[in-house]
Amino acid sequence: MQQFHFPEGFLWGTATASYQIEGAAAEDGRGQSIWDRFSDIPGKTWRGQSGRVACDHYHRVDEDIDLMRSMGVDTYRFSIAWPRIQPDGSGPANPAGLDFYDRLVDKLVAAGIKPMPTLYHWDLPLTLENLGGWPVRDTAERFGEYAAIVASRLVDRVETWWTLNEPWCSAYLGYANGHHAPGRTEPGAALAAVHHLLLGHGLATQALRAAGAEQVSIVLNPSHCRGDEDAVQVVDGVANRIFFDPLLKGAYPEDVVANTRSHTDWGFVQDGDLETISQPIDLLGVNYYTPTWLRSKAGAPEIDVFPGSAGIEGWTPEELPVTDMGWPIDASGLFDLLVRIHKDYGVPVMVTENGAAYPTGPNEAGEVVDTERIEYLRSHIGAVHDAIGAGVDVRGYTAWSLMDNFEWAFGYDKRFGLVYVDYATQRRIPKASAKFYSDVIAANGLELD
Ligand code: IFM
Repeated sequence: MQQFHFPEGFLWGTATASYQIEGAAAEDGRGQSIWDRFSDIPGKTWRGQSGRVACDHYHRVDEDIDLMRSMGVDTYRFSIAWPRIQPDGSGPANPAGLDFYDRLVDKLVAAGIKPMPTLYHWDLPLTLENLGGWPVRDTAERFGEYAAIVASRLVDRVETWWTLNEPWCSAYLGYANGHHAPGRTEPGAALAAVHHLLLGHGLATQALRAAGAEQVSIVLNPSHCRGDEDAVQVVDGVANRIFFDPLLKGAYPEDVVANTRSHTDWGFVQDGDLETISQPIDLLGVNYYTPTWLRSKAGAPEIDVFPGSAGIEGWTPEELPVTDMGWPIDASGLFDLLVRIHKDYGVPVMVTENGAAYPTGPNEAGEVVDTERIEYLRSHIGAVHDAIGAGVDVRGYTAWSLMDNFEWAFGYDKRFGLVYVDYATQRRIPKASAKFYSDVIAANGLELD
């Protein structure tokens, strides 16, 4: 048995997102989001499910904070629903929406839990999508204004802010393959969305800094690519470097611009945008679940979610175990990814999401013994420790997710929580993994064979 200890001050947390847990979709003046509409389109989500009720967190904040307090977490990464703050995505704030997050932040602080809000975790106000969505520049401008509103209310109690969560998903799942809201399948629009999401991040960063925010960052979900070198170069470009490079080097990679010319002339990039996008950030949020395996294959069509990837196919090694999402489990991918980011970009990081879906429910004794999730967490937390040992500046780890919730197109069929949610009664049951995680937090480390 080896004892692994993490550096003093390392932050342990859990993460959630507004549309996945809050419910109360029509309460207190909340406007509609793209996910409300998308979920209503037959066939888009599992059994037509939506986040309208979700975990009813909107009415159960106290109980959910108690769960975190009993786990001993240092921090909680939650997201703010833009349509609660500005029901149509612009104009004056809805006071009831701001009040909800104001109370949440107060309660977290009182519980000794550091609040880390994400400004955008995919619930774009529907009105803005009707005006063109992320493929149009105005959405970025509106996002900057929204950031200023939220910051002015919460900045006195919030130290660390995340602008966007996984813009890869917003752009490519939302506008390239349409698996997520708003469900469009226009690769050129997806690339414009990438740019306007990044511009929105830059404008929000300016607004947050102007309000006095201490730490500003963005959360990415890089696809750690393995396989044929040429295939990896192309997909790493359109999936990862297209975000890393403008944010951290102030330019889009030339090979990505060249590879995607059949979809767009990149005319949406205006003078000054890259300066706005590349303002310094304090750390980078990294979400990791599984690597991506690729190989070159003559004549293969583009992978629907990666514009510019013709001649490449994805595959999955058969020997690896998979989670309930069908995602292969490979903790070494997290180590490799963190080391790569450190070497290529030299920015401090926080693992802002990591976890696994398993269907485990209560046994006869009413306990949820999710041994597989514990093993997943153990190996990935070990990989984070190894990365720190290899010189990577990792500031914290937030497990996905505090509780089972609305897993987007998969509805409530996939359970990522440390806490089980019985959706019929809204009863919460901490799983064995919650106990495991709280032991890790208490020891600031873990034991590995
Ligand atoms: O549930 C999602 C989350 O909203 C964003 N990152 C990945 C998670 C699991 O799919």
